[in-house]
Amino acid sequence: MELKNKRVLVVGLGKSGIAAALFLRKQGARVTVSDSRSAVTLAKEIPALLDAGIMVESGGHGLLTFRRQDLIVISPGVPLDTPEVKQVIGYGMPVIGELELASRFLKGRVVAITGSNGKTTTTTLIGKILKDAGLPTLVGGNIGIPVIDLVPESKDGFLDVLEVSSFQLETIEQFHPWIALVLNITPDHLDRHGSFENYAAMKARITERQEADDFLILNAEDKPTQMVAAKTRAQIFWFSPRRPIKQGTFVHGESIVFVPREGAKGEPIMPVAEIPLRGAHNVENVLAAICAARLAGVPAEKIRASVASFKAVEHRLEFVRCVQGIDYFNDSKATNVDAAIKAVEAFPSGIHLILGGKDKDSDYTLLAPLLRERVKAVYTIGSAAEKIERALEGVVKMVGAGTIDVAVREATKAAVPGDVVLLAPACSSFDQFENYEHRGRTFRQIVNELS
Ligand code: UMA
Repeated sequence: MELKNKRVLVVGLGKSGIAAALFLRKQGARVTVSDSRSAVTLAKEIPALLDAGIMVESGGHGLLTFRRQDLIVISPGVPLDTPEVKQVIGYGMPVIGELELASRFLKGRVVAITGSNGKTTTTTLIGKILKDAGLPTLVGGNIGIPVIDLVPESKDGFLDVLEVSSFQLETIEQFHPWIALVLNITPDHLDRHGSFENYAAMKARITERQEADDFLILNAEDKPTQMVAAKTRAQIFWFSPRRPIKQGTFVHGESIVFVPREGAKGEPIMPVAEIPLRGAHNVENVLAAICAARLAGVPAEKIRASVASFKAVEHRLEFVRCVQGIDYFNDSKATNVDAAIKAVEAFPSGIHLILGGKDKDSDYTLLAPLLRERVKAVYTIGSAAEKIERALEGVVKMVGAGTIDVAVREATKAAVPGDVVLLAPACSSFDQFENYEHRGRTFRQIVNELS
């Protein structure tokens, strides 16, 4: 892709946008960035961009700025129906995302992981297994490292392990993973995608460019994920914690088994008991990661050692501390209802659950049966609090805590030894925090200060 002297507009000045703008500039493009935030808010970011010879438009998007371009690169958080973006798409102007831009320059083979939940854990685990096996591996994407930042390091023979979101998949064109994984598809980001069908269709795009010598790994227990099978030309591998699989990974008795092709003998990989992560959902993540690692050629014994020494990723059902017999867990990454359900399912009873944040048009009544069974009280925080309280009225004791520190304090007062205080908010964090990491760190700090 020739970028020299091309006029390129980057929309959004977050992690993706900054990385894309600097990359494009290095390629000799004439780069402008446009962000809806004010220059004052962007005071930290702007000087480095100006120094690099990049023009900056802040405090809103100007239609004229958008019209004067050869190419537009948008950040994942910028919806395609943003009026200026919509208009230029209407004029036939090329609009791609940072993932698409990066994938045109990556030299390694791509292993791409999507799904509503478990993406980061699975991406991190696959990265670890491949690196432990000595394969040259890079890890990035939605996990927090813009894919474009991997380009300078990505060489022939490398494996580029990428966590990809529905937002990023919305703007792909030629993105072509060698191994693609769809872990699960449950309602999330409905405020952005409009309907579950649209959201699921975005996830399915991960396989759009795959061919017969590529691999697609799918969850045999998740109906919407199964539908992706009909949309691929790749070889399909399944994973299941419940039933034998003809080609893929599954749990057989106490052991995880990999079947390389239909009719072949299953190859034992490791005992399920050696998985060092809590929760049934993590067994699925491990099955998916093992399948990808075997397809990438890592032998069983190396996979076993690597998985057994894996540590839970920060903010994903992360054990923080035990104070006077009460365990505190940080699952700030449970940013949707399904993720919160999976977090609650990881504990049999005695749960004090902190729920709330910014709503994403979610249906919180789905939590009701599990709350009745396992949760002692719910502590609501953030702008979704009222909606959650209405949805779960009469199901379980509700405490309107408002903020995370009040929630931790109230839960600590009510809990007895053996109980669990769990932050699994089922919402995004943007009403009270910069992002889910900030929310998780805040929770951890409050818990660490408990005496
Ligand atoms: N902005 C505009 N106009 C708009 C909307 C936003 O100018 O109409 C600006 C904002 O003012 C802000 C910038 O865009 O300055 C933010 O861009 P962004 O939201 O794309 O955020 P980045 O910092 O670039 O981070 C993105 C991903 N964010 C989202 O998808 C929302 C990060 O995923 C990702 O780690 C990063 O790129 C690197 O790839 C985060 C996320 O929440 C973790 N992802 C969602 C999820 O996991 O559920 C999809």
